[in-house]
Amino acid sequence: MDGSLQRLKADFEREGFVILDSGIDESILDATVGDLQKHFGNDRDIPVHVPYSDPWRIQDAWHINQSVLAIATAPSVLEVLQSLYQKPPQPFQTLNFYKGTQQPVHSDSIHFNSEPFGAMCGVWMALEDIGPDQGPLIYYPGSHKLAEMNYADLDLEACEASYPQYLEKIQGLINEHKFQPEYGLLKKGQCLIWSANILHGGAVQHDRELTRKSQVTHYYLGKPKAWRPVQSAAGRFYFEPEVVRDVSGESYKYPEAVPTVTFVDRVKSAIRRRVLRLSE
Ligand SMILES: O=C(O)CCC(=O)C(=O)O
Repeated sequence: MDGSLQRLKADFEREGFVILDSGIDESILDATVGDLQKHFGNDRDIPVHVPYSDPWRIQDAWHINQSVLAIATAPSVLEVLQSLYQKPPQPFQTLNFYKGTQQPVHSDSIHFNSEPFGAMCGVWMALEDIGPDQGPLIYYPGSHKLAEMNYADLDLEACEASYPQYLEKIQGLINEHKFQPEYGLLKKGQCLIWSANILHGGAVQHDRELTRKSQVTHYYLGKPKAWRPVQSAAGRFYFEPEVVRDVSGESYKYPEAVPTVTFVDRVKSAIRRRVLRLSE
């Protein structure tokens, strides 16, 4: 195996995340922001044909937007995921954000679990430069090594009403294990890949006037059995994820002018970031 890839995989396995330059054409990032702009805000044009939206979040905008689809299926990102997991990635949910989510710290496996455990990941794509006041992603390196924790493992009933207690218990684990937070201060076009079990959320947005434009895509790797812990009080609730695909009738043409950021370049950039972080 190539040495750079070996290091990237080692980083991912040790820390539970990696940060990379996605190599996605800036025109795609800008089109995503521009196209979705009208669907954000309190007087927004509420998007139809998406499963959920609120003023600052649109779920599965790939149904209505080719640039969201292009980010979720960017060959450069799929290639890295394939290399990290040695399994084909299947994007199954997108979330577009205009402001920070301030979402409490959780593991994605409490929302979308898999058999085998861990065959899921998230990719957080910066659609603009992200600073500390914009409510960046917060994550806890190393926390992905905690055991699989479903509601029953935490002595909780598997239902929505237990979620606040789940969050409290997660906070207790962070304190107990002394996990230290890091923040996704990414440059536009960089992405952070997180593994299913890493604890993460949205940091406080100190300045609510600012934007925090980003896209998260969730992927299953290979074809695991997907299940939802929150609906599993009477046994595991399995579901068929809806794989992100072109529903426009015309297949999406990724721009030919995509700058050729090679996989090795992206790995080098990830390693550089890690070295910088260690020397801080
Ligand atoms: O972007 C954020 O603030 C948090 C996103 C997140 O936690 C998720 O998509 O699972």
